[in-house]
Parts: sequence; C-alpha cells; structure tokens
Amino acid sequence: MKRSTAVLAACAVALGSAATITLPNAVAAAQGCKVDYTVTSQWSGGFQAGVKVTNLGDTISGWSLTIAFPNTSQRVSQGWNATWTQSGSTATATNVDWNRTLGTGGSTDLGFVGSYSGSNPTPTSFALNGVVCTGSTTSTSTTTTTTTTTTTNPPVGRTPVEINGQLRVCGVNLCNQYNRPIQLRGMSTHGIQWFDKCYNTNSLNALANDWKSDLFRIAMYVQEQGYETNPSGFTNRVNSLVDMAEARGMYAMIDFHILTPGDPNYNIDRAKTFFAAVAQRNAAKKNVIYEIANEPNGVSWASIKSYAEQVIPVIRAADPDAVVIVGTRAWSSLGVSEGSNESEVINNPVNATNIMYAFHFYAASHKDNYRAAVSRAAQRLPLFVTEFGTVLATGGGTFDRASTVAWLDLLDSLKIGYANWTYSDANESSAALRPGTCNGGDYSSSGVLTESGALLKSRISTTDNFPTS
Ligand code: IDC
Repeated sequence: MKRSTAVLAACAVALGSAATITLPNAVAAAQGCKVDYTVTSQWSGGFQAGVKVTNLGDTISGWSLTIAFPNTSQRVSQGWNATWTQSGSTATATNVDWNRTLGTGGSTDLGFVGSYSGSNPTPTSFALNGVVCTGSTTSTSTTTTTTTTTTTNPPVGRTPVEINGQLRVCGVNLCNQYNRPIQLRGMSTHGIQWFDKCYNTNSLNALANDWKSDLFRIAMYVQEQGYETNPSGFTNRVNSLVDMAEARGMYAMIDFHILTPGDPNYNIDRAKTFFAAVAQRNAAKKNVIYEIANEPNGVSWASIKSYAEQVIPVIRAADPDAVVIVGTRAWSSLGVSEGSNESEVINNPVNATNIMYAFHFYAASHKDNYRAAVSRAAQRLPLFVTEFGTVLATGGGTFDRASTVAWLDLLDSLKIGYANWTYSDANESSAALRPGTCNGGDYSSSGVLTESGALLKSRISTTDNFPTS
C-alpha cells in the first residue's frame, strides 16, 4: 500500500497532472529521502557542514546524493563518509563501501569542508539517486547551542536484545539465543565520574534509535575519582545505566575500568564487592555483559589470569549464565604492546567457561602488526573489542580514518563486537560528540557529531545481521 502510493506520487510528479496512470506490472521501488543539512562551523571564506541523509524509500544498495547550491561560489574542498565531487554549482556525494546499503528509514552522516565567497547561502535542493528529497532541513548551529528536546520513545519493533536474548560464547564467537554467531556494535561512555550528564533520556534514545547501537559500555573508573571514592554511589549509577540500556533493547557492558595502577589485583577486593552487587542485582536481565578489567598493564598474564579466576566465580555465583570478558596484558593488547603476543593466553587460558578476551586498539597508534595479531588470535580465542579509538592512544591527536576503516572492516569480517571510545562531548578527538553537546538536549542532528562520531554513527547504524533461527 505504502509502496504503490509512493509510486503514484512519483508518477504524478513526472507526468504533471495526467489523468490516467497505468502502473507497470513490475512495480518500481519506492523512492524518497530527507536531508538534514547543518553548517556546523563557519569562518571567513570557509565552512564545515554535516549532511544527514535518510532513505524514506525501499532499501537502496548504491547511491549518490546531489546538493544544489544556488551559485558556484560554494566549493566542496574535502569531504568524508562519501566520495565527493563537484560540477558547477552541484556537489555529488557517492556512497563508500560501508554505507552503500540504506534500508528504509536508514540514514548516514556525511560531511564536508567547503569554501564560499560573499555570503554562504544554504543549498536549494537535495536529490538521492535523482529523486528530490522532500522534508529536508537546513540550519546553522555555529553560534548557538541547540536546545531541541527529543521526545522520541524507545524504538518500536525488535531491538537487539529482543532478537538475540541471552548471549553465550560458542567456540570463538559470541552467539545469540539461537546459537548463531553475532557481532555487537556500539559505544562506550567516557568515565562516568566526569561525563555523567552525557547519559540521559535523550542521549540514550539517540544511541538506540538513531545510532541503532546494539551495545552501551559503561566505563566505571575505579581510580581517578571513580568507584573507590564512593562505592555505593557508583554501583547505583551503573545499575541505573543498565536499566536505561535495557529499556531501549541495548546490551549493557559493565566495565570495571582499571587503568592506573595496571595490576588488577590492586583492586581485587573492590572488584569482588562491586561484581557481587551488580551481578546479584542484574542476574535476571538478559542484556548484561561483565568486563572485569579494562586495561591491565605492567603486569604478567599469570597475574591477570589469577585475578580473573577469583572474580569470575563471584559473578557466576549470582548470575551464572552471563558472558564475562577478561582484559589482556599490555592495555588489553593481547600482550603485543609489551612485546608479547596472543600465545601466552592460548597456552594458558583462564580456567572458566563462557568467557571472552578483550582487545583494545587506537587506530592512529596501532596498525598492521596489531591487526595481524587479531587476525591470528581470532582463530583460537573468543575476542571482543570492548574499547577502541579512531585516534592516538592518548585519546586525542590525529583522527585516522583509513586505519579505523581497515580495523572495522576486519572486525566485521571476523564478527568481532566492538565499543568505541567515547560517546561523550569530551574536548578530545576520540569523542563522538562536539564539546558542549551534553549541555543541550539534541543528540540526534548531524551538527552534534565530530568527524569520529560521524564515521562511527555511519558504521554502527547499518542494518544488523542477527540470525533468528
Ligand atoms: C582517557 C581519556 C582522557 C582521560 C584519561 C585519564 O580519553 O580524557 O584524561 O583517560 O585516565 C585507554 C583507556 C581510557 C583512556 C583512553 C585514551 O582505557 O581510559 O581514556 N585509552 O587515552 N586505553 C587506551 C587509550
């Protein structure tokens, strides 16, 4: 019904007010689109724009978006998340591999840096695969903080948790309730002791509905003004964030974010107390994954294994069927960052079932030799990339698109789940949201995304491939 109405509308446009319309036997695919165009910053002679494209028609595989500027003074000089060209006053963005397919209602975030002379008028129209996008919006968000309040309800239809149910480890994979391998893709919070205000109704709605995130990792630092300063307060906050993820059908990964000191045994009593509490409280839920040691460093694998073999039984006593993820040596690099490799784990695995091992990378720092280690290790060990950044290991510096894309392509091909550092507005290049975003209510428009956020949102929001039998 929806399809033929749209075809009729398209024909009516093409034929003007023609009285009789004969539908072809093979009904053409319905087409339609919407573009939200936001000038996110502007300076003398130059500007940056975010372009959110939403497909309102049937699924398309392969697309190009044209943007008609009113004159030739605007020039796209550099764009992302698409291949950009310009001819006269028309700029064209053509899909890249990973955002080729846009399902009905699916969207992708593009952006570009451009130049202009005189004033910087907004585009006159947008068209996706030649069909003009109706209902498009244009705005400038450079001087004011957007205060739109999003009142979107939790997603209707089947959420990641509804489809996949209780997870378990099967072989080297994470499997769903049908015992079929799945990949979960999502975002990590920043330290909740610092960025707590970023995790609220609107931001979680955006993560579930717009990002279509499967996963929400809750990074609870233990030191640095974290858990050790207020155990019950942090335990309660983690539990409430688990509930917020559950209400939106997302998996919640509870990250015991040890970092400095790097020996997890320093915090073993705190770990036992914390995990006993959260495992008992959340035992009946299907959406919880426990990550017991963010990034051990400067400590042997034997010490990490000993820690894991004491903490895992505490979790199992309360919540027997949940997946537990164990950090690995050298900032969860499987030992690589301290000159070792995955063989120390393969030869001496943690004595427990239903567990996975964490691998972390920062794309601008960790490249081919780390990818090679993951490719090898993935044949032998269940891996989960519980944290990664698109930038340097400092969390800042160069945003490395090429290395990030190489990593994500590898993880997709191996069905290795991931959470990106960070879903926050921290003033560092790893953050997905522009500084100041968490002071407002808008987490959905493309104007709130950093370059890193735009790339990750495009990747995470593509249709999941969750087997249901
Ligand atoms: C970084 C944050 C930064 C904060 C610092 C303090 O991005 O704002 O000041 O922690 O501890 C990790 C860690 C993660 C780091 C991140 C970037 O798990 O806590 O966050 N990183 O340095 N491992 C590798 C990189």
